[in-house]
Amino acid sequence: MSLATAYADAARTIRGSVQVALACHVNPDGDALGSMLAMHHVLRHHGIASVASFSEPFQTAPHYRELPGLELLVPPSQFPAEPDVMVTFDCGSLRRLGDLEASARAARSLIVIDHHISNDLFGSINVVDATAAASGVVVRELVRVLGFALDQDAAVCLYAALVCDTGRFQYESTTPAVFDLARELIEFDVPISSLSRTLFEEHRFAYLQLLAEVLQRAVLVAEQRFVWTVVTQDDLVRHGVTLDEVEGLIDIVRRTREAEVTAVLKEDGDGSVRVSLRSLGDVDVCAIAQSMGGGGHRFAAGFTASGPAAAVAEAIRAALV
Ligand SMILES: [Mn+2]
Repeated sequence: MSLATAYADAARTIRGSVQVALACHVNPDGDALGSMLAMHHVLRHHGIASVASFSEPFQTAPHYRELPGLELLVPPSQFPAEPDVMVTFDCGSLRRLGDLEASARAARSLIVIDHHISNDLFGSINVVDATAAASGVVVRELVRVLGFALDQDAAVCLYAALVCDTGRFQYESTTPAVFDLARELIEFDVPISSLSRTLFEEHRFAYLQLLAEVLQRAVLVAEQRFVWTVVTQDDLVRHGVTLDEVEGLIDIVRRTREAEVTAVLKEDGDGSVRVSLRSLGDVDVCAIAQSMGGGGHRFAAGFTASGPAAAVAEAIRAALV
């Protein structure tokens, strides 16, 4: 099926439905939340009932608090068990829906909106454009095919999706089309500056104090161009910081000039260790993550291991040889 056909089929299905159920991946990022909420706003403003949710833990990181419509989300327990039409956002596989996987399996029509090249096309209609910089780009096009107009709330959500997945217009994915869309969106009075501060820059003072300790204990293995550090449960408890808040910490550690590969290990409450990996491109960290039961992209990947953290770091280092 061509992409144009997929857009047309998705639009026809949505227009003809009584209620559309929207879902994004577990632990949603800015693109997942932004693309889903944008569609939620557009459908509501055009008289199509919709419900939007994501899996437990049903909680969004504090830096997404300026996205309009977070209060409209319903917990997964209130999501339809057998939706007539369900749409997924930024989700590469059924498994990534977490608690909402069963609803997706039971849906009469399942529309998949995504931009991951690894998407396994689990929908009955797959609107998957691997050339799109964000799922938000795909949503913008679908809204156009629907013949619906954007509104300010949707524009802010799509702008957030775009800046999050392009790293504020700095990643390779930043094409002329990205700037074209950004230009269209900011016509809706997007609060560019305050959004940028809350999404990327602002942290509670407690986080900065935790960061100081985590950076202090970072280990550079110079001969393997590998830098790693760990966020312990003790750190989180002493500083009153949640795991959600340390999500972006790796972006600071990966600034290390001497390192090709960066790992941040985070101790979860249940004794397991959540590992985030980044590379500059010479090393395929996805392959390392996959060998340890995880996945991701060549440059950014992750997995969950059973601790202790030092042993997990040593296993990563050994995999770099
Ligand atoms: Mn995305």
